[in-house]
Amino acid sequence: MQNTSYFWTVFLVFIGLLWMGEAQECGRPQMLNRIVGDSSASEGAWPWQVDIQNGQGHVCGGNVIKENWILSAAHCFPNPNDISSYIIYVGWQQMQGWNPDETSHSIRRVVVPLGYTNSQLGQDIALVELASSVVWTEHIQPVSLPTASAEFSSDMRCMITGWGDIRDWVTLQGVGPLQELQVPIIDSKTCQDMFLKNPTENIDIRYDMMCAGFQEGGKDSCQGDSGGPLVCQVSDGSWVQAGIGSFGFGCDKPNRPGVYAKVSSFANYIQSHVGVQQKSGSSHNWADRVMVRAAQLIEKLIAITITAATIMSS
Ligand code: 4AZ
Repeated sequence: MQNTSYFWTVFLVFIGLLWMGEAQECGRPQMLNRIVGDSSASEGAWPWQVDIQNGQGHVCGGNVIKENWILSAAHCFPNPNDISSYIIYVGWQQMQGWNPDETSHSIRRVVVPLGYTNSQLGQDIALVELASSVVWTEHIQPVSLPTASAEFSSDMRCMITGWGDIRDWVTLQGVGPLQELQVPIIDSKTCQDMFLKNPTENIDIRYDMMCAGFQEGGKDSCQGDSGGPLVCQVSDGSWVQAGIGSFGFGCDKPNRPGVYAKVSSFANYIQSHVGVQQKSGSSHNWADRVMVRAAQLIEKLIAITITAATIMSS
């Protein structure tokens, strides 16, 4: 009798660990003490965020997708073959001052779509291979990437993060804490209509772009935030990257939301170069929900079995 319960305990703990290992792989910050209503992110809240610099200082944001790969925007690398002056800082919370776990990495190569010319024409994505791998810590974790069919909608909780300007041409002051902002996704038709309100600044919202922000303006990403991630929380609580900061017409102006490269439209491109696990984006995905419920059930079963085994053996 006791032997049987030990067998089940070991078996369920094994299955549970396997399951949790899968679920914890990406998109889950380990430090969850976020300050509500503050625009400065708390320590370790966005452990995939990186800062891309060249000899002159800050260039763009980006984010970790694998131990030796960063995702950013093509426009951050006007000459993808001349990358010797670039340095990528990982594990950062503040731009100035000390960051625990901070490491810096030079770039081995930058992969940009062959057809890329200008961010306003789309394909604004860069896959950046690091010369040395990052080491996972509480402050350094990869984000989850979406599948090609993942959908992100205005009812999801989505955030942008970066060390860019806090208003048009006003740089971040002091120690430069990483900034975070919750932004709703704007569907492409509504976004296109907003840009059409001023035909001189009209752009074509292409299939590989998406918009996020506020029609009334006031809150937005800004110069220096581009290349950085737009992430949305899915039903299992993890964060999936929906967009890459691409461009805008100024910052926080009415009817001029930020435009982001749509990561799901590059799912196959990323997969073929980097090969990372991808997640469905929709919070209404039934398969996702079944997985979450099953994981919760297994966790409960493990707890019950361990308790029962302890009682029976004592
Ligand atoms: C930029 O230049 C930039 N308001 C980023 C975001 C936006 C505009 C410009 C969107 O990095």
